[in-house]
Amino acid sequence: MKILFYSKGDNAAQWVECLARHLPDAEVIVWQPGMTEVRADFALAWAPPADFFAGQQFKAVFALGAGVDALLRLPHIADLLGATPLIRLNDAGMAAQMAEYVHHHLTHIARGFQQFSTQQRTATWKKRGPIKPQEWPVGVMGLGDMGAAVARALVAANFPVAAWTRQRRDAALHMPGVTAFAGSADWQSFLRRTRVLVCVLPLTEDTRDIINANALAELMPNAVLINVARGAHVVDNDLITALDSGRLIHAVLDVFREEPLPASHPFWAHPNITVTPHIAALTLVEDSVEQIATKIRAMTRGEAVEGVVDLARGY
Ligand code: OXD
Repeated sequence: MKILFYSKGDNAAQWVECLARHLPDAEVIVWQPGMTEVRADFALAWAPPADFFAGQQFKAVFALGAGVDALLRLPHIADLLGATPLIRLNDAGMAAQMAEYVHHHLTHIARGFQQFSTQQRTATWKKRGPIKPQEWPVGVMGLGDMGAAVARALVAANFPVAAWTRQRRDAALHMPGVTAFAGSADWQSFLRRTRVLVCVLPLTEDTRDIINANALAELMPNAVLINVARGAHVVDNDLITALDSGRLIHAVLDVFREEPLPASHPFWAHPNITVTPHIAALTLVEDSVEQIATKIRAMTRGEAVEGVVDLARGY
């Protein structure tokens, strides 16, 4: 079996070593530009160029991440894939990281840790009252593996949690402690009961720019935004206006329209924005390869696997 591998900006050697352990019969070829005649059975790829698909007839393409928007933006991707399934990672160790990231930042803001850092610089000893989770209703946008893990962690920490999904989902209706909202009919009521908006949605044409001035205006006073999905969910200028007007007290952003975030971007210097470099949930090589190897074996036996992307839906 031949596997063609490409992961933009990643250390291929680590993946190749791990694949050799999990799939000892496979020959793993690291793709290089101009390589068109490999004829591999499976592809493992993160942010590949369109040329990666030239001359190939893969049995499946595995995306090395949870979000597949970059892959789906490649010109003529539907033609390049043809009937080949595109399969994304399900969780693979990312959901726990995502939950930890969101819980950490929410606690940091709610308990005023930023203020304590400022106080330390002037040797100021000044306490704040205890945190009341009920004053921080959280609204999680998206309830896939990541969104569900975030919602569960915050329910366990006693925050009032609601989830909004584009379509009504059984998963949302049956999550203990989570109030389910769905579709455009529920959008406004979801926002109105939310103080901490957490975006974990896939990026599609329907969700691009969804966090705009109108949406931010509906949130509870002193609102917070935590975006761990994609930068293009947020309209940058609308966010800055909402922060400057005091509508929002803070935004925690892990993802940006352009990455790396350009040094001149106003987000870097904004006093009420926390920037992290797309690290909320990192792809874990061992967990990902183990999951992909299990799926390859299942597919080889003719079995169905989880995570097949619906190209029309975009996730
Ligand atoms: C992903 C990501 O989609 O890292 O997995 O953003």
